[in-house]
Amino acid sequence: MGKVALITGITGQDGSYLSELLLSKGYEVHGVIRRSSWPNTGRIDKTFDPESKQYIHYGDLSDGIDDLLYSIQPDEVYNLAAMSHVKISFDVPIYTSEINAVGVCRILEGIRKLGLAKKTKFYQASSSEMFGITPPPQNENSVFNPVSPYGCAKLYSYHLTRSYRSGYGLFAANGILFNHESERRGVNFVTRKITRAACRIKLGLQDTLRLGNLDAKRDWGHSKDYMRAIYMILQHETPDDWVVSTGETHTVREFLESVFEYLEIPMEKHVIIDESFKRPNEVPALLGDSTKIQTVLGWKPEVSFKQLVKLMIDSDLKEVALELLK
Ligand code: NDP
Ligand code: GDR
Repeated sequence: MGKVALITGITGQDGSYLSELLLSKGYEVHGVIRRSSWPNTGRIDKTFDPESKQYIHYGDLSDGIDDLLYSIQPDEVYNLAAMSHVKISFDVPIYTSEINAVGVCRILEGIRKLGLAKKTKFYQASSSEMFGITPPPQNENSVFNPVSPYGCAKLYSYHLTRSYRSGYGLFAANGILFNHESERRGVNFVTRKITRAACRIKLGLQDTLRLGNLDAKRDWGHSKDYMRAIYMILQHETPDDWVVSTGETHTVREFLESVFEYLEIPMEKHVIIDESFKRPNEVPALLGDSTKIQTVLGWKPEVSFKQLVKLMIDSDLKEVALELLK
């Protein structure tokens, strides 16, 4: 019989790619979606068909998912749900802690109390944001120095995951993922904000693009590659903590220049620096050293920075062209 997985955050960028990956491997996939006033299943709609083994259930990390854990008895839980926007975490720090920190405690406690500790493997979506102002390169042994409510809440969950592993013998693993993007990236993260706006400018639907700090450096990979990594993390014989990154870093300015260059539009005419997009604290430079996962699990990123930029632009050009037809 195939394995059963439960994904929180299945409607997000990563959750949708992970669901596709697990379905392709014969898994029965259960996803937690939260109630919203407008459909939020756009990224997973195409994986619903009469043959598909993808099932969705209402739930929220503020409420806990014990009933689902009990009825599904999953072999693997991937906890991808989060208030995932770093800048917005400064606006809603208590909610961010409630979901990204206490929410994770609810799931781990659920697994423990329901007696699933021997059966259910747990994956926690930890983040390079936990390194904060620690200078690059960052790996599993680097000091954590988070400077945002998001990063602080993720660090709590990272440690809690380790503590359930050592204390209760749970197969509980952390992936410390550096920034990863895709054609499905949320539109208010900087890469997608840039590719989408540049395509709209190219096709005459928009004139200006307002951005904050262009000097920050990020290690950007593709979400599909990173979902392959987290699957491998849960298949390894022992639970552990793993940095997942490309080992290449670029400034936001470089990403911006690559996009405008590809589309052959002058950047100076359209880009405005807007202080309101800057953060109270910035993480200046991220560059991951993923030697461990590359040597122990044999994982490697396949999509380069240049390919990522191209994939995102080509997809946005199509999407914006459809907007023009409306
Ligand atoms: P997204 O923002 O695209 O997806 C977040 C998901 O969490 C969505 O499905 C969202 O639902 C869901 N969610 C939010 N709040 C709740 C809640 N209270 N209860 C239940 N579900 C909720 O993020 P990504 O896919 O990019 O990231 C996935 C995970 O990985 C997150 O935990 C993120 O913090 C972490 N991460 C991401 C990195 C990246 O670069 N992408 C890097 C490192 C870590 P809805 O669709 O309804 O909003
Ligand atoms: P980040 O991603 O904060 O690294 O978190 P984001 O794309 O939001 O910002 C990257 C860098 O770009 C700068 N920036 C802007 N950012 C946004 N969103 N909007 C702007 O207009 C803008 N202008 C400049 C930011 O200051 C920052 O330096 C992402 C999320 O996916 C987290 O969930 C994840 O944990 C980390 O990556 C790793």
